[in-house]
Amino acid sequence: MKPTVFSGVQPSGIPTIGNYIGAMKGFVDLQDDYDTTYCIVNQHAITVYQDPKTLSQSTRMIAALYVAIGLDPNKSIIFIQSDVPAHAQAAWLVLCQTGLGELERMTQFKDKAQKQELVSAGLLSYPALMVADIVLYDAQYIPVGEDQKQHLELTRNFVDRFNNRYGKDLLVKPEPMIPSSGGRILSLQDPTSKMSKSDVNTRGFISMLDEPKTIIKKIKSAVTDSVGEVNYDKENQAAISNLLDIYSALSGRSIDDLVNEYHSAGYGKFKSDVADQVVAVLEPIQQKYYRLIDNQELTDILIDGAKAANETATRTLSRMERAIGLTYKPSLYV
Ligand code: AQP
Repeated sequence: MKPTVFSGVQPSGIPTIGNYIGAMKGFVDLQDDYDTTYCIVNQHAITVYQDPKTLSQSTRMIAALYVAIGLDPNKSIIFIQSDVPAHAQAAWLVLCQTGLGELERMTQFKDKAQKQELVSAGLLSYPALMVADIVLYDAQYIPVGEDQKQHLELTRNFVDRFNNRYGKDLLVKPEPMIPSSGGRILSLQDPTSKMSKSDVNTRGFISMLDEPKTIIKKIKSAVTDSVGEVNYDKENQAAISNLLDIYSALSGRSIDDLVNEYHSAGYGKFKSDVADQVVAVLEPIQQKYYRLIDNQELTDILIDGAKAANETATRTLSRMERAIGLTYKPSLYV
């Protein structure tokens, strides 16, 4: 049996090259040697307000992007979270075994709460839903960006607690898979914060569907520094190091190799080549995306994915419910 992998992306906007480099690119690399399940986590997205029509469109867009980057429905299960009710059901079981303090300590909660007028209980509880997503598929490995490390730690603690309380080896304890470089791509306008698809400053991110001329413009206007030399120095040259991370992840060339070539080339030439590399990777993905987005083939993939995911998830949910005692003997009622 192949080792199991699970991951997802929130339809809280169009994925950025941060989402792609940190997580999605890795999804594709794993599908031959692992038993892979990839979800569009739309129930996570509603922890902050989403315009209903946009949310529904973004959900389908992410599904199309999954296939466009190379996920093969014959190798990977691709589905939408709200099509599998076991996720929300299992999240309740997780919440009842998770400390309020644990959730309040989550950095992402604190960051996102600051930006909201209404801080929903869902925003606080979101990691419990993520725990549920993972344990339902007995996932051993979770390809994610660095920002999800803390949520993965919460998942591992939950599994220990659940297995200690209810029975050894009931749930599988997952390991994060974080890329060695590119696990945290930074905003092009503010290299102290990560690139995010919901950033109000659209110049801070490159969306996977940005047109080539927009990509070139955004990279040309990315903030840099006054050093004037291309070095990989995250502390003193965070913006340039970020562009190096992007270039390296998308070209497969090492950081050292790139620094050697561009050290004294000037920021203009360096940025122009980074932009060409981003365009070269995104253009073929975009072509495939536009062929798929309105196609019945995509709907069929999601229907088949939901069926397969429901089978596995419902089985694990029953295992959890039985362990907890959420079962009854019909004889007690007669
Ligand atoms: N900047 C990033 N660099 C590397 N990886 C990243 N990821 C997110 N941002 C970066 C990884 O992408 C996957 C999907 O993320 P998500 O959609 O589940 O939510 P997120 O982490 O909250 O991503 P965003 O883009 O910042 O969304 P919003 O703006 O809605 O909050 C995850 O594996 C994540 O680590």
